Formats: sequence, structure tokens, C-alpha cells
Amino acid sequence: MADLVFYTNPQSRGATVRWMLEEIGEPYDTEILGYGTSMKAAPYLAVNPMGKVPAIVHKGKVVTEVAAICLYLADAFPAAGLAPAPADRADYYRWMLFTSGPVEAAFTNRSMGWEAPAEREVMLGYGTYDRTIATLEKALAGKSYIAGDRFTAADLFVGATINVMLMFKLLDPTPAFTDYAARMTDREAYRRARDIDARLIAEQAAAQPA
Ligand SMILES: N[C@@H](CCC(=O)N[C@@H](CS)C(=O)NCC(=O)O)C(=O)O
Repeated sequence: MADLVFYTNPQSRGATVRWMLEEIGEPYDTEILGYGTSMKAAPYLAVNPMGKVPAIVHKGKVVTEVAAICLYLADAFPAAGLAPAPADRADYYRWMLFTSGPVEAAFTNRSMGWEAPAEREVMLGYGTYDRTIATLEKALAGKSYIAGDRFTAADLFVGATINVMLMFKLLDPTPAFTDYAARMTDREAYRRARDIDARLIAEQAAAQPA
């Protein structure tokens, strides 16, 4: 058993953590959980009471939430060079958490067709979808990377989120977003992770009764 266990489903936000794990390059064991079945059964609820994937257990410590897992792994495995030096983390924390909070809420609400009445926008952490997305676009303007001068876990997380939003047509495919997503995902670790999950999805489909 490896020190690092990854709980996921290949068709889930776990894809981002798989990419992160492939960037880290350390051995990990994978536990595949089924929607509505093993994901909501006692053994996994003991790991994540939410009954949601992904989660990791590293040396007995549980981490859930994709953004937290990426931040944790970048710190736990510094040799991968995915976290800036502590003094240079302003943009790193800012855009990572802006994406896991306001951006995620803005696009999931949009995907559900929920629109807050204008007078209640002040109560929403993201205000409006349009302002949140314009802010993210501005954060990328004129930069190769979102936090500093090299690829970090913030690019992995923000790039993966933008990629998914583009795939599900929840984001206007402006050059700022499409170029950034294409550049961030043009990495061996991304392709390895994508291929592993694609293989698992094919295996699951083949195992379904006809
Ligand atoms: N905020 C969580 C979201 C996790 C999440 O919603 N995962 C979905 C798959 S993408 C899930 O496990 N759904 C199964 C369920 O709720 O039963 C994170 O960032 O990890």
C-alpha cells in the first residue's frame, strides 16, 4: 500500500487531482468509487462524510476539496516545484481560491439555470457571473502563468477549471481562455492523467451488462 491513496471516479473532478498526482510523480494507489453506491457507503463516508470524490489520504491524513488537495500536494512534495516560495504566494492563493469559490459557484449556478435577482447579488460571493468571469479574464491578461513566471498548482487548477467550463460551454471561448487552457494542458502529466481516466471509463463501460 502506497503512502498516498487517491479516491476518485474517472468521470469526476477527480480528473484534476489525477493530473496533479501525475505532475508530482510519486507512487499512489487508486480506489475507484461508484456514484450512489460505494461513494455513499460507510467505508468511504469514514474518509469523506460528504460521500463525494475526490479525496486523498496521505500518511493517514485525509484531504478533500480539489483546490485543497492541489495546495496540499504542492507543499507535501516540494521537489515537483509546483508551489512558489512562501513570500511569492499572493497571486497563487488569490486566484486558486477565487476559482474554487466564486468561479465554481458562478458556473455551477449558471449550469443549473439559476439567476439571482439583481437586488440580491450583493449577498452572493461571486456577485454576478459576468463580473466574475471578466475578473478571471483580467487576471490572465498579458501573463504566461497566473501566479508568477512558471507553471504552478494554481495554473493546474485554474487551467483545469477553465478547460471544463469551455467543454461544457459555460464560458465564452475568448482567446484569453482558450489559449490559456491549451497552454496549461499541453503537458505530459496532463496527457497521462487523461489517458488513465479514459481507460478506466472504457473499462467501466465494457463491464456494464448489455
Ligand atoms: N467541492 C468539491 C466537489 C466534489 C464533488 O461535487 N464531486 C462530485 C463529482 S465531480 C461527486 O462526488 N458527486 C457525487 C455525489 O454527490 O454523490 C471538491 O472540490 O472536491
